[in-house]
Amino acid sequence: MTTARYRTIWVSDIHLGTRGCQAGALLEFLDAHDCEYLYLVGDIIDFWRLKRTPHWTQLHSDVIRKVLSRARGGTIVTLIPGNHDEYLRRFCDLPLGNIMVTREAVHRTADGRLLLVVHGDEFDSITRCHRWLALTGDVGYDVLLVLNRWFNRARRLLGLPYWSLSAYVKGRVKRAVSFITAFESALTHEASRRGLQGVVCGHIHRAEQRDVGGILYCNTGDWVESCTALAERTDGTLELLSLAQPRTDHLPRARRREPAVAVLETSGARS
Ligand SMILES: [Mn+2]
Repeated sequence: MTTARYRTIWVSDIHLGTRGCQAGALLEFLDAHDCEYLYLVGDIIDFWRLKRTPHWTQLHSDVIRKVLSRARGGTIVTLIPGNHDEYLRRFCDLPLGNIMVTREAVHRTADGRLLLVVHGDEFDSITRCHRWLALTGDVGYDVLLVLNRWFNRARRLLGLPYWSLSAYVKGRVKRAVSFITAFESALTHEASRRGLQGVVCGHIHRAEQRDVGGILYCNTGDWVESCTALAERTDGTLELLSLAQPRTDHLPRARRREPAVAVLETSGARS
């Protein structure tokens, strides 16, 4: 397998410890992509779910092992805890081996742009004001993921490609309340207030790279449904990477196809 070299890779919302986590797909992605800087932008381990209905397979352990071995091999790893792994926030600003745990970071791209890197839940009016609502939504989302799995099994039998029902419903519901727009503008406003050129976040499980009021807004997506990551090339160009077809962990390794990595969007260096 050829390995693509990038300067930086950002991944978020892996949700290790849950049934929905696409740990196998992430391992294949990490094997195929090398980088100097690796940012884990929150919700890496889902402690909320681990307390109630833990689901932890060898692949979940392998993801942690892979990150640790990357750090040992010289990759500069930064872990920014999210709301599902807020437990790790108590370790912020402690250098743990080769891994820096921090509430937020500022990344300087190769072409000199400064990007605020945060998970994003602190800018989400739903999780900030109504934690109970976020937790309830979390259970509903579980049900949706099970439905999604059955739905796609049926589609596979009919020879139809994978289609994310849960991403569709989530997209519809959240769009309806202008949730995403409010989230994007809160984050870009914060980057602008600090004199930075952009922001990289996760949290809402929706990969995006676009200009919002003159500030670059990047969302890394997630490793539950979309299997996406943000990457910086050596010249500072940013692009969203996606596994063309998300796979599920219940399939034996041999049956899984090679990941077809597609570049979703590219943003050139801004002067
Ligand atoms: Mn989150």
